[in-house]
Order: sequence, then C-alpha cells, then structure tokens
Amino acid sequence: DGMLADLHAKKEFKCAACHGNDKKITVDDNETTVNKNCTACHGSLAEMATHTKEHINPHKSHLGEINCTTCHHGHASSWAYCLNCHTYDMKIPAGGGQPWQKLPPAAEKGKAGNRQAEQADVIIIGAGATGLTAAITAHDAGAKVVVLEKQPITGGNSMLAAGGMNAAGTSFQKAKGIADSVELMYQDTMKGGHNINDPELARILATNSAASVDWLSSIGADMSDVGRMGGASVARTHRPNGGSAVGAHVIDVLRRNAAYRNIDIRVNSKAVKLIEDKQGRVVAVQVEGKHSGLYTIKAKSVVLTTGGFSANPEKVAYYRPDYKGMTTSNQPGATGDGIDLGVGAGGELKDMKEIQIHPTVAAGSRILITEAVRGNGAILVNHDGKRFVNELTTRDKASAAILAQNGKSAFLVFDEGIRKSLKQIDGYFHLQLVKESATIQELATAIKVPADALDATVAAYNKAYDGKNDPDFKRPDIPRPLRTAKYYAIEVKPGVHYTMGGLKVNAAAQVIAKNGTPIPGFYAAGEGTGGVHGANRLGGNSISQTITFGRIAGVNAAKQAIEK
Ligand code: MEZ
Repeated sequence: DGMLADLHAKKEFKCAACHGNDKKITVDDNETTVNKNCTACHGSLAEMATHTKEHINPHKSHLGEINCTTCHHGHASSWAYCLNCHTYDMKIPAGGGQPWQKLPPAAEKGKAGNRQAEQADVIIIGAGATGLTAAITAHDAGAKVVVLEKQPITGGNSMLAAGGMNAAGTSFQKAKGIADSVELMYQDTMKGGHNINDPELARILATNSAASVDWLSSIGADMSDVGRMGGASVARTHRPNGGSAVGAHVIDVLRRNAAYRNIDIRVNSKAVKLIEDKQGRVVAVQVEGKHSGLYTIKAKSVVLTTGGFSANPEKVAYYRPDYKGMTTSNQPGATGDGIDLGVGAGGELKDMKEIQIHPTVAAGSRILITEAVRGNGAILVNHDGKRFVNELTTRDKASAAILAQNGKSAFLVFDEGIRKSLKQIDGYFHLQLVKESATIQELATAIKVPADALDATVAAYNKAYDGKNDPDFKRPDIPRPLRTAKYYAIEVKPGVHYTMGGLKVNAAAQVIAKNGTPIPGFYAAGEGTGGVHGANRLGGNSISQTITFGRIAGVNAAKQAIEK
C-alpha cells in the first residue's frame, strides 16, 4: 500500500502501463521497459528537471543520465539515491524514507532464476571509468562484452572524481608552456607513494598518461584545462575547460561511447562468484540480478574493475583502526566485495593497509572539496586564523597536519579570483557549504577565528605571492593572491577517500595468484588493484589509472578471448 504501483492503479493504470503489453510480466535487471514508460508519460530526466522547483533539483545532478527506477520503485518504498551521501530533506512520491540498500531485492535472494546460461568473450565486473574503458576497448578489439554493475547506476566512484587526470607531456601542457616529462611524473608518483609502489606499474601509468588523455579526447572528452595538485612538480592535472569536475564529464563520455557501441551493460547485477575450471582458469561469473535471480555467464576472460572499499567502514577499520568512524568521500557501492571475489578466485592481495584520507571533506558531510581549490591558490588556516602547512604537500601530510589542529578541522580560504578559476567551486555554493564576506575581517568573524590573525595570514600569503617565495611553509606554487573580494571559507576535515591496496596484478593487468603466477583468464584494473600508488596516491593519478589500466585490461582480455 502507498507504493507507486498503488498510486498508478488509483489512476486506473493497469500493469501494462509500466511493464508493457506482454501477457506475462517480466522485468529485466535494467528495468528497461518500466523506465521507457516512465519517461513516455512523465518526460525525460531533463524535462522533469525543468518542472522541479526545489533548490536541490534531484532530476539535474552530477549523476547524469540515470534510470528513473534508481529512486522511484513501483513495488517498494521509493527513496532518493542522493541520500546515500547527502542529507537533504528530499521528498519523493511514495517514499517511506527507507534507504535504497535496505529494499528487498525483487528476486528472492540467492534463488536461481530462470535465465539461461549465457556466453560472452569478456565479462567486465564494475562500471566505473575503468570498467567502461575496458569494455569499450575490448569491444573495439572485436570482443563480445558484458558489463555487470551491482549498483542501479553506472559510474562508480569515478563519477565523483573532481580535480582531474594526471598526464605528462600532453599537447594541452605544451600549449600552456608547461615543461613536463614521463620521468618527472614517475618520480613524483614514486616519491608520493613513499617508494613502495610497484615501479613497473607506476612507470606504465606515467608512460601511457598522455596517450590516455588523447584517447579520451578522441572519443569526445574535453581535458584542456591543466592545474597543479599536491606532490606534483608541475601542473599536469587535466580537466574540462573552465575547471569543471572531471569525473561526471568522463563518465558521461564513456557512457555515450558504450551506448553507441551497443555494449551490453547490466545494472542491478551483482557478480557473486567467479567460477574456475580444474586448472584454476576463471571461466564464468555467477550473477545475482535484481529481477533475474542467480544465473551464470561463461566467458573467455573476466576483468574485475570493482574499485576500492572506502565506503566499507568495517573493512577500513579492520585494516586501519585509526580511521574508525571517519567520514568517506566515496559512493555507497565502494565496499570492496569485488576484491573479495578476486581473493576467492585465488588472487593475492597487496598493500591493503594503505588507505588514503583526503584532507578536505566538508566538515559534517561526505562532500569532497577538491584539491584543485588549493592547487588554484586557496590556503588552509586553523582555528587561530593561521596557516599551518604547505597546502600543496601530499595528502597524507596535509591530512595529518589538519588532524593535529584544534578541533581536528581547518578552513579552506579563497577569494573571487580563485572561485572564477575553477567552475566546480560553484557546486559548493549550491550545496551551501561556503561562508562568504566582503572583507577578510568579516570572514574571520563568520568562521569565528581571530580577525587580526587571519588578516596577517592573508597579508603574508600575498607577500609570498608577490615575492614568489613562501618562507613559512615552502609552498612550491602560488598561482593567485587572495586580494579579490568576496572572500570565502569552507570548514574541512579529512575523510577516507581511496584505498591504495587490492589485488596484485602484473603489467598486462593479469591477476597474480599466491604462487606468483598469473591466474589464466583473469584480469583486474583500477582501484581494486594494489601497487600503482604505493603508500599514498597523488591527486589526479586515479582517473589516469582508470583510463590507462582500463585500456590495458580491455585489450588484453579481448586478445586472449579471441585467440582462445
Ligand atoms: O585524484 C583525486 O582523488 C582528486 C584529484 C581528488 C580531488 O581532490 O579533486
């Protein structure tokens, strides 16, 4: 009672209005027919957005083109997917405030469905940037690909990626006169990772980075803006012109490319088991579809691109008890169950204790404030109104410095010039995370720090900008002063952001077994693998990894499937 189906029935719609005219109602896991019929009556997501009057418009979000049934459920209580991360007071028709995760799956859990066993060349598990890149690459290499995604939407954590994608020696850098090299990116990556990275993987990341930017550009992405991030010797972080967030754009481009190629992508479809033959080769995946129940797809190769486990507090606390109870910047699906699947198939783990906390998550929230704000000139001040760290140091050091301050938080302070330099900052205003004032003194009052101290801090920083020298904290780059009203501040705290550890892989993206040899037919790439970043990932190296290693995994998985 009170579900959307009942509301429709009251308006005398029959089952067929949503489900189509089949005598027997069957629903695929993508809920294709239902979604088509939602938009046929109510309009597209974009049209719905124009009718929505609320300040936070759930039909126009950074999640892009998603299914109506992500939030609206016919036979269960509806629930806005946004509420996985945000705390909006968001009303939804037929909503009962029940978290999406708690909804009973339509298929009885663990029950065999009546779906026939299928056969693919390559199965990709996980539809973030790595998975979609691997899928497109494997498809273009001639393979029949199936992509499985347990969440109701594609995009994974990549969808939330903000600051950009690192690459060395790109045409965009050259056009801006930035002298960079593969060697410098490699050295920065190793140093940032405390030199425990797998040097071969770190080198692959740097060597292929410019080609990965070119590949993304060739399929429709705009990576023309270049900024600087912590731990980087030069500006090499690529993002769309004007400084929009990189992730939503990259995912939009990858989704469109996958759709154009008619790649078979199944959401609400969780891989529950990897099936091996007697020789230990991975030969099939058991899937639990939201509606299909359990079924099996045989494959000649399987690529695991399921991401990390930052959104799994128990797992984080198991490996790092010191991070217990910390917020996370990650999407709800980042629970690490894919890594467990890989272990079940014999995969070796690497660097699981290496978990990154990002220094600037908006206090009391899960909203990441991109490092690009600091890269473009913002400073960090403590509750005494004073700077306390080189804002362009690596994340581990910046986070530790914030946690050492009173209240274990800090304020990110910037001005109108910085705001204008980076489009994604507009989103923080939209989310009402920013305090703003006409003068530094007034800003100090608004954030309750001593006004004279903040004034002196900003004056010293502006002097450092003028003299191109930061004597107090040795910040290596001050691209802008803080001189243009208005002035802004966001309170920030560290949050669990990225898990550097995962399955051990080789240069061909093959998963390595405990005996040190590759597991036949089994590939992995992206955050679910360990080794690329060592003990600390540099900002911007994650999207770079997704594209570079997604391509390597996709092409190798396809090659071996087609040859087999
Ligand atoms: O790579 C990242 O994690 C990144 C660039 C995050 C950010 O601060 O924007």
